[in-house]
Amino acid sequence: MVGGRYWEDAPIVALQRGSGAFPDGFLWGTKTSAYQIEGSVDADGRGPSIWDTFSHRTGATRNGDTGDVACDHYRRLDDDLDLLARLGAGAYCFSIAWPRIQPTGTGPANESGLDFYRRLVDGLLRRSIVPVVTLYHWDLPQSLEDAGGWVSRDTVGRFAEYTRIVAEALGDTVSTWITLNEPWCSAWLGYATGEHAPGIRDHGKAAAATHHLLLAHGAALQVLRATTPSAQVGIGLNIQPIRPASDHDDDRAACRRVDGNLNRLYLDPLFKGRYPDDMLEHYSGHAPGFDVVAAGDLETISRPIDFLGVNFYSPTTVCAPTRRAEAQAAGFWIPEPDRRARVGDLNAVQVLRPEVSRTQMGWEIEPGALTEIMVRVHDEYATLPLYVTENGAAFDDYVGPDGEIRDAERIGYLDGHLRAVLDAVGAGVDVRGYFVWSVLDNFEWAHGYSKRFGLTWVDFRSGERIPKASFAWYQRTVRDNALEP
Ligand code: GCO
Repeated sequence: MVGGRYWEDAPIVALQRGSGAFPDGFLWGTKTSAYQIEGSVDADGRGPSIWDTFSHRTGATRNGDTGDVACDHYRRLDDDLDLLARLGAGAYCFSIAWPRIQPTGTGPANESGLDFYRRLVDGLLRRSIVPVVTLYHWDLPQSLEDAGGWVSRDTVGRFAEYTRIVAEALGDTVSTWITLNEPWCSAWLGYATGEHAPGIRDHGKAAAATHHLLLAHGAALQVLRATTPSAQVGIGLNIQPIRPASDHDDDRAACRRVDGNLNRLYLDPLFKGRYPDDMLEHYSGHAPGFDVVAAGDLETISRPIDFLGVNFYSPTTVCAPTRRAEAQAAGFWIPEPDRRARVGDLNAVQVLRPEVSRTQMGWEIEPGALTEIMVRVHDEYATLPLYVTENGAAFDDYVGPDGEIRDAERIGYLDGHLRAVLDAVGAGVDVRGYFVWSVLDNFEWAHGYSKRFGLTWVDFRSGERIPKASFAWYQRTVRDNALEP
């Protein structure tokens, strides 16, 4: 085919989709984050992060689990690199632990911390795997939290400084960067519901944290543009369709509030250079809230990025609190207590559809919702390239007597969502790649080690890795650049 991409041609798209084939050059990957896998929290000068402090607090995590050891990836780096090579996916996204680079979040670089990531990047490149670096996946140096954390504007400057150190060290070997992973989680789970580190419950602080995180993204983008001009830079957002339980005005209003908090509060400033009016109003009574926004900030936040990372797991349906009975009468289940903490102060209640299967996290499985959210970004915000930077599922995996882990549900989940990606491509969305969360079972934040998302089983006691059936399935998928019929 001459000119353009072959999948732009409608009849061929239909054929290609039918065959489950992906566009040429589609980037296949897996993703992890530092605190969830590395362990060795005191090694080589690493300072404490908010997750060290939080996970050691009584009752903060399931079973009192912490990331002290996690997958012991810091010490098993070479074996894990070999595992990635065996998987055959062309890319690997990992995050850098800020407290390894600047143990107190400020000051000169800790060279032995940087060395670990230099070894990681070199090891990937030697195995022909493209490194994709997340600068921030939630492990803020504790000293910065003590000085106000993301509620303080000073943290923005610190993040820019940290970005410069990392970019100068890795800029000639890394060409794809994600500034922040899921700033919604950092802000709202960290500062509003307290379910994540630093465990604060204050909506005004969460709103201020939202702004400072986005500003830190903008500041880091500027640093990367200056330090490593040819780099591709994006941000990873956990966006998803939010739906009302009925057409009733109150349910629709609840839906709009949740959509505002989860989706528009991030997409609007990034792509339209402004916060949504309804959200500014919603948080106007909460200090400091969005009063922290200063002149010029939104220009910094909305500077063009090269791609958007979409982290997707599930859609959410909500009703108004006054309409619980009607929702139940219509056949919805209402999880008690409300499972998605996000609906907390938004005057909305999450409801579940009993006929829809759920993962072990209780998240509804609906692959079409991934297509829907990507098409929405394309139609309402920007036509820039998208990567699915996280998608995957926790299920009740176990090692059978023969040593095999037959995680057919995970294969079904991934297959369904990859077909949803093809549907988005068919609808004209420029989807460039897909990253499975995750290559290893790991520390699932407040859920500790109770939720396994990996293509590889990790025996957390011995550190042994056992590839699951989904590992072999993903191997074949990336090798063929196509799904099995
Ligand atoms: C997130 C994070 C990951 C999680 C994964 C499964 O989305 O919460 O980016 O760190 O482990 O999403 O919940």
